[in-house]
Amino acid sequence: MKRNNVRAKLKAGEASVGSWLNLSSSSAAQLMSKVGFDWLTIEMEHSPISFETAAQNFAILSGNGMAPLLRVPSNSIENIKRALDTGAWGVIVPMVNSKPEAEAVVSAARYAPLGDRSVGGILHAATFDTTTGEYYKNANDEILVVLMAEHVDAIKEADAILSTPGIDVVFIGPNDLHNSMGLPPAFESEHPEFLNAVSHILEMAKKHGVAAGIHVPDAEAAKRRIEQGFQFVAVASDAGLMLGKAGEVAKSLGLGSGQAMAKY
Ligand code: 3PY
Ligand code: MG
Repeated sequence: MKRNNVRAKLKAGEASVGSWLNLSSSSAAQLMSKVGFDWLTIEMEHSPISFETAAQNFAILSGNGMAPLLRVPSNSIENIKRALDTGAWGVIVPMVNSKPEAEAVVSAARYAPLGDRSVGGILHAATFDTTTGEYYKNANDEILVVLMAEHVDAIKEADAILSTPGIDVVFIGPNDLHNSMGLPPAFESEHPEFLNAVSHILEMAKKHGVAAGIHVPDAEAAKRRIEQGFQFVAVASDAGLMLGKAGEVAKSLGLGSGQAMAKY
């Protein structure tokens, strides 16, 4: 059975850097898997991507030695089960704002005795290049469980949320977090409430032995966040990187404002 290199890196205290796949495109998945990132997250929360497209992309990514992760549309048993049973090596769950919500994620993502994940499917074993028997034995040690902290309620409840056994990463969604503070969505700001929230998540992650993660727009920001102690860092997305470069080229030819349409 293949090992989940991302979970292994995080458990070893190392930083792991990936990006997001927002385009419903197997060609984009194929090409992005050659770039050298540690992992790629297929976006189902804010995109038209279906489970069928996601499953095809899990096979492409894992076949290219890349850990396939999925951001589910919402925290539900159905979403987490279908993501993992169709071959994702980990789930990123948005808007986890309380301990019961965190417990629900772990229950759906981990087999007994850690959780209550239902047994079934074959594509999960296929992306790990193994048999279903081996997969069931080892999945709890290989599947990456990422909870998002992207609301003021999650910051308030962080101590309780992160005390839940079975969580690997707490991942800050800075845009939603700013939004929940009544501020314009942004990757970064100097607003004290945002800065305090980021420090609090880093502190709580350390206290509970969970890796901290955050979404950033570019390589410079990724380096700064790693320096600050973040281990699971997402840099932009396929769409964001494509449009950023395209906008720059067009602008240099006097053809546009250079403003990328995608934030990430
Ligand atoms: C946010 O910034 O809200 C995100 O969800 C980033 O992934
Ligand atoms: Mg968000």
